[in-house]
Amino acid sequence: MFVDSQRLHIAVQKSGRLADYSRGLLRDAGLKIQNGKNALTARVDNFPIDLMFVRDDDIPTFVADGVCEFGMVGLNVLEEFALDQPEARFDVVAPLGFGRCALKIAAPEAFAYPGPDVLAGERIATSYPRLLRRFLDERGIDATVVRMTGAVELAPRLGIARFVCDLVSTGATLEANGLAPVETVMESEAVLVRTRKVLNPGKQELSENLLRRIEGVLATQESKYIMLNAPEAALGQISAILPGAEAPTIIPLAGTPGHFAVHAVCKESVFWETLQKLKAVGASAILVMPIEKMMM
Ligand code: PRT
Ligand code: ZN
Repeated sequence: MFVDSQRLHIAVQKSGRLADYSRGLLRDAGLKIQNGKNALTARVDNFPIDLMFVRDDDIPTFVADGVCEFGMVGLNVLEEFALDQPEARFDVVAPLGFGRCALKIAAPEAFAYPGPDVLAGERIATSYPRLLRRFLDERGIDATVVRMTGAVELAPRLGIARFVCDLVSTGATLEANGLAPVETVMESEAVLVRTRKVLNPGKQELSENLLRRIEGVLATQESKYIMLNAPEAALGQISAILPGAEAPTIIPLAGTPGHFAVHAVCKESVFWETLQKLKAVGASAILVMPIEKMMM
């Protein structure tokens, strides 16, 4: 693959569960991505950045080798790759909040599972042999890991293995195959990963700019802007209740001495319970608003 040394390259999944979220996040970060769903690459109009559309399994290699400076990939795929590498050649920069799932060992529903020791001497089918092997080794369990590239949940029915170890999100696939989860090997979500290869100064500056923007998008997803009115006596309690707020702005209300408007950015979820607590200590006219952009 020809790679232009002056441009930054981001590897994202071409199609699949992470593809739309990955592109969406980059768009939210202000990257104007040229269209063309079937292309292998897309140029970004407003930055010297190219996107590379690849299979998720190839993303760790591309980033480790420095072919792509950044990638967005499931932590499960990344760690499975890393366990086969003599040294880390990439860093996980940020969890991205999508593609959440867990790698779980599952047993036939009718099996009364007493604990992991029962796996000794058994066969377990998986597409994540290294992660499963690490889990078993950490517990001193000697089991046979049977590697499959897909349709792992069919293994017990086909007589290939008694147990499976596969990704689970809703659990519907396991259930449809008469299986039930018994152990969690790892929790996973999509992560932003960056090569350890040293970048030239231009690319380094661009990559820092890109990171700040992505962090800004991730921060705004949870954050809310809160405005409320309150008597002076309640200000201390209100500041303590506001979730993840730093130094709220407090402004006197014209015409009502002793009353103030409080404005704050809350960096954690704001629930109805939070609003009820604020009201209970004296707040009124409480407004919660989404934040469109944020740069700290
Ligand atoms: O073509 P390419 O190789 O790029 O894609 P792929 O088919 O290998 O991957 P894809 O798109 O299926 O998944 C990409 C990533 O999404 C995974 O590596 C995980 O990080 C994440 N992810 C999140 C999942 C799931 N949830 C998930 N449920 N990946 C797979 N599944 C499968 C699972 O293997 C099982 O077959 O969905 C089924 C279980 O789902 P539930 O909802 O029935 O529990
Ligand atoms: Zn894949």
